Amino acid sequence: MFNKLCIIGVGLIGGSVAKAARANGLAHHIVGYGREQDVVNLQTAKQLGVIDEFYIDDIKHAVQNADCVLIATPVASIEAIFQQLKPVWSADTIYTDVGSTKVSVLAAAERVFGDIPDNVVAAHPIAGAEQSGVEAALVDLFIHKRLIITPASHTNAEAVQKIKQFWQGFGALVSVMDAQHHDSILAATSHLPHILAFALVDMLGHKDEKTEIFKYAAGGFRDFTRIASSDPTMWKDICAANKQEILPLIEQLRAELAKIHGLLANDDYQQLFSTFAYANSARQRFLNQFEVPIMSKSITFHIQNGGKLQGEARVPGDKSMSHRSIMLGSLAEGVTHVKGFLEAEDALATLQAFRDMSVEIEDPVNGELTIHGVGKHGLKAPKNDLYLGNSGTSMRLLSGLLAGQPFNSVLTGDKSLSGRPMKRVTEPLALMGADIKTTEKGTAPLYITGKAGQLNGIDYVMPMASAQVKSCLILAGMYAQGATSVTEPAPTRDHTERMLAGFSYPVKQEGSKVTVTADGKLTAADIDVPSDISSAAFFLVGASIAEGSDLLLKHVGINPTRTGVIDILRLMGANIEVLNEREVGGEPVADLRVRSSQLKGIDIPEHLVPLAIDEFPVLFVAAACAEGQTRLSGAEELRVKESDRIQVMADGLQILGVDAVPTEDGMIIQGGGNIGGGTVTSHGDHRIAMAFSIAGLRASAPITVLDCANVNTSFPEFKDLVKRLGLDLVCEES
Ligand code: SPQ
Repeated sequence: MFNKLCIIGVGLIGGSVAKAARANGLAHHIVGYGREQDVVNLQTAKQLGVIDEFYIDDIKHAVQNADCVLIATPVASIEAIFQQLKPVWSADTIYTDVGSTKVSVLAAAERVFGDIPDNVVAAHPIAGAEQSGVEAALVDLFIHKRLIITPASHTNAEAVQKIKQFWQGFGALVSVMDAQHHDSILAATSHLPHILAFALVDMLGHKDEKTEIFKYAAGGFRDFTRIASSDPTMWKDICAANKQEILPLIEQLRAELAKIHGLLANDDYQQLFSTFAYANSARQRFLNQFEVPIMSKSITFHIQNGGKLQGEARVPGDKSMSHRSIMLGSLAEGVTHVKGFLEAEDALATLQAFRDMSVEIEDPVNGELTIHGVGKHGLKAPKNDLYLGNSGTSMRLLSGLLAGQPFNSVLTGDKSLSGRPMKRVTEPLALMGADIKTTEKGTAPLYITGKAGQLNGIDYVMPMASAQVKSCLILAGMYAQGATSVTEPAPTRDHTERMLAGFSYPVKQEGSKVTVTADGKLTAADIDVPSDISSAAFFLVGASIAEGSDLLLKHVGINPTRTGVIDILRLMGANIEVLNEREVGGEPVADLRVRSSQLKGIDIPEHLVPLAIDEFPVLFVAAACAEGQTRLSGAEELRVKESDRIQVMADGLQILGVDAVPTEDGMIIQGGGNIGGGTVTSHGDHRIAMAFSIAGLRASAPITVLDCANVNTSFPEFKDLVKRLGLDLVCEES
């Protein structure tokens, strides 16, 4: 694959890369490079056949005509290596590295070159050993090990692809993410454990000099301290390079130790046991993932620019209603059949949580499932933590429901969900008497102590327009003494209220105030979930902006608390017809016909914001294609979704050459210009990934969207459907 591979620093990692590349036919000629002090190591590498030749202090000849230069030196030296490479830099060469911290490597490139060159592909194999030197190099060191690539926003997509294939060629499991995300993960799972091992051995080593305690240390001590045998210079450098991420973790660890100290000092063995038991199950979760043969996949969308959308489609079921169908169907008495259920990761996380609480749920197959309701008081304590993946709706609604149960529970989620604000639900729940612990930042995991019979109703005026907060409090109110009322500052989706009514549970609606009490029961009722207007939105925008488009979207939910996207697009001049309006299971439904038209920029009325809250990523794409300026304000909630949807969209649009300026609570987009091609990242946010894919319809060059696996949380069929309707999208899994 590479004719000439030059490895700078042929130690354990560099040597292992060389051996694996040779064994797998991925490099014809392998050259080593080092300084005077590396001569013995390089001679050994050549004698062992790890490299074909080497150069000492002659970087010009070492890298000449190399199609790939791999820097395998400690992170602290990478800036100096870039300095040496600068005079002999070639646009035809890919430069990559294996450094353990990535923000520092990219910053070093920026300092040396003024900007990160687009042929620098930063990477990090998560593999290693305590030994060093080329003699310790292993041909199979990277098999089934993670390799993380952290491209900058403008890194050449072809170069990223080549480095990906190179590592995959010898068995590594490649993921792509941004450098800061990489550094925060590694700080927690690698750097902090090393610091801990070094610190413990440092402390005990001094004791041992006086009292010989090591003589009696056994396997546990050996296992725990294994990583303190790692190279101290290398680890000093790694800690220095990633100190921004490491220091807050040390503070957290300090607090954890103080907690344990307090529990012991106060003879609180129950809590001590809980802490140890939680850690034990968390470690089991860590071990379990190794039993899964294929680790979670990294998905990239490659979109060929141009095309138009034509034909007829039914997008999958509404996500919000699918969650609620499982929740309320489980609490009902009797059997509930659901049609149109969204079989995507978020709604399936809710389904699994109820199975974990002993509700029998059959299937789903083709969107149909059967729930054997256990009644309002029939849920059973889950044996393990309830893992809710990426789903904010699952976590926030469940926190209200579980606050009043006769058992304790723990709610966890993925990285994105674990960063989202939960105080918006835990604070009003606390006013009701709930006991929910969060992290100091007010984020998950949520530790819920069930307070059956002890919650009290409240009259709560929500500070933000949020259907999740409203629904959470309604669910808690169903277990509270007295009435629970929630007043919203602006209308938000009302699926919980409608569905409760469908299950014959009394709900009182007076203007913007909704009230429930514990008096009532849910009676099973069949549910027909319509198509999700949030998923249809990608096609409403796509067909509007791509000339010659004509699309019919069937059976779409048009609940007035969700149709802001239609109103906004119509204000922009879109040609959308609402046909065949009808009511299905208490929810209004219609077919939507959309044809292309020239859009114009507008000031988006603030009252429409909560009614289109999830559609703004793709509405920003519409604004980029519209004539004139579009201005959004009053949408600060977008900053706390699966990603910061204001910043992430503005960054991506700017990469594509669009004049998009983020503001605190919205964005200003000058439309009408060209949407260019390029590589953007979705930051793991499904709606961002799909929005940038749709932008391809009007782009002047291909668009690559990184980190698209989470499209599976709401719309797994997106890539196939959009292809069938006319967008040339290739999905690459690795
Ligand atoms: O479930 P999650 O992750 O919060 O999903 C999102 C989405 O884009 O799919 C938000 F990021 O939708 C929310 C929506 O934004 C779903 C929802 C609901 O079902 O009640 C309500 C909205 O959130 P909020 O915070 O405004 O209440």
